[in-house]
Amino acid sequence: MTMLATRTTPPLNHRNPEIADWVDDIARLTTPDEVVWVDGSTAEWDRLTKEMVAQGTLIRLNPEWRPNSFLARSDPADVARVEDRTFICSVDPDDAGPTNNWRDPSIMRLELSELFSHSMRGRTMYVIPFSMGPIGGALSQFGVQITDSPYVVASMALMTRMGDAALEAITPGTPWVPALHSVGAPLVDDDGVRHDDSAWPNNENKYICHFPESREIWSFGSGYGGNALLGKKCFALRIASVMARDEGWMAEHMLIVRVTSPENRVFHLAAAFPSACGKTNLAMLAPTIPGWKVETIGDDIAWMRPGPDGRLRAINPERGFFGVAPGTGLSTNPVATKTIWGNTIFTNVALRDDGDVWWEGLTDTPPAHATDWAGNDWTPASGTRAAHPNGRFTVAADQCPTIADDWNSPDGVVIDAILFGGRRPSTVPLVSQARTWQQGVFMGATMASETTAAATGEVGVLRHDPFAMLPFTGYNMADYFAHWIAMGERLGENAPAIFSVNWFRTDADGRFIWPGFSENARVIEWIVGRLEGDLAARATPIGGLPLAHELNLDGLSLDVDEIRGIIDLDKTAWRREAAEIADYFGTFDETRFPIELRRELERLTRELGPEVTPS
Ligand code: SAT
Ligand code: MN
Repeated sequence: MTMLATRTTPPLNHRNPEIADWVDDIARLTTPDEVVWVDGSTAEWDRLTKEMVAQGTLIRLNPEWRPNSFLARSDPADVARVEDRTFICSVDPDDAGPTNNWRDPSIMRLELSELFSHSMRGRTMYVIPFSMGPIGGALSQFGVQITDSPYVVASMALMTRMGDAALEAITPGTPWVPALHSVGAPLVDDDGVRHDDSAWPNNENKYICHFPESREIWSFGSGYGGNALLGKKCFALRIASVMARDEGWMAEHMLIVRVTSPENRVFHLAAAFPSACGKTNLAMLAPTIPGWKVETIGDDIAWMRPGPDGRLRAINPERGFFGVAPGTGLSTNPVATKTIWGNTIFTNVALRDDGDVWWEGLTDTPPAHATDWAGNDWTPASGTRAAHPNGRFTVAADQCPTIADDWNSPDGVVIDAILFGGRRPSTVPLVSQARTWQQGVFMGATMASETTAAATGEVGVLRHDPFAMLPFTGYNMADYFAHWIAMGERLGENAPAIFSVNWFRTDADGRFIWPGFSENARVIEWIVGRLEGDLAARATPIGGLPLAHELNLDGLSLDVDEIRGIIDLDKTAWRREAAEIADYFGTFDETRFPIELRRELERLTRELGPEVTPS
């Protein structure tokens, strides 16, 4: 096995003793064989990936098809975020609120210290200094992740700005978030006996813990995605949402795109959708309608702050994409398929016999034979999925052919409109525009969506997922709603317009009515038409709806009645929805819940009027 050139002392530790002290403390607690400060170089990536190939964690893909790319197969028990094992450890349980799992911080700290005690025995402990957002940018934040997973190090190299450049920038006094991670599988047991490693070490006892007051993350037992790449959901959403509340900005589960109209007018949209509901597809949209251009800025997270001109500016704090592979193909997301040409880590997808990867939806014709995500022989006749539904690709954003030239700009882009969407087979129309910011916040707060494979648990169950932040808000959701209301007051007339969208309406046979994917450009065209003031909207209790003839359906062979059905207000369904929203609002503490949202609900109920029963 290749030996790592280790750097057991921080290269620049004289600059920030606070980091060095924390690393020493964690090394004493977790007792790894060695400590490696990650530098972020290509040589380091090469060493790490070679070592993981030798160890069996990674399979090198055929470089003819997929240069410098790898496949990882996780433990089948470690394939997604674990929401039931995710905790917000605020001093007061009410600060975590009714939508989070709460644990007492001092008790949790003790419990975690026991779990982490000797948890890295026999392993290497890596120290990853990283920046979320361009290093030194006004909207950026620093973190330092400690992990005993080289897979996490390689993934963080793609997903964040990490290594020496980040460490150098974290000068004494600069705030940084300590993010501790262990797969919880020591290689040496209490009797000093060394065991063989497994390809995907993890622990069935998983804890994803956040301490919002001290702004710390402790994650134990999982090596997968949002559980382990701590810059992503743990920092950039759960901890950052708390920072944002305290400092007057917003940390949101949103993609960011730049849209250019045929008249060369430029707009920036941010859009919140729950996990595995098409954010990456919308972020990389290849419009089917002539003259339109969409450029990618981010596909998962937006940090937004009012700029000096009073307008809301957004950055994508990440440096890469951790996208859902199944369903990503030439017809659904041609841009993503080009992005992952090489330098990509794939997880839990199928391996073709020629050494390339495959998953359901990549091509219309499956390979005649492959090895499935769990390592078993697979053929189209197997009757099982070749790739896990939450199989992923991890790739640097700058490989995306539609990435905006200035996606890296530390000042971000001015957001013109915010979109909210979920998987709703009924009720929510294709698109509607909020009359006011308050109605927009109501749209966000009342979002619901069918669950997906991005988290463990049942798939396809409709649940409330306000702002697509249900699993990601690091504090009381009612306070988060109030923060949205307050941000609108602060932005005043500079506030972006807000829209609700739903690509997922189905017919009686459960088939999607709207073609979605690239055709969503038609909805974007309508939204831009509204921003420019060119298009009218029908005022309804649920917001402004398109006039059927103003939605561009040229070249689509769709049943016009069906389309009318999904762009209209379904009053009966909405009366049910309003009653259900009233119940939902009742689950929040009345003293924290913003009055503006209650008023919006009253208004909706009043405008819908009572059900007229035929006499
Ligand atoms: O949280 S992950 O990064 O694993 C994926 C998601 O849920 O969006
Ligand atoms: Mn996400």
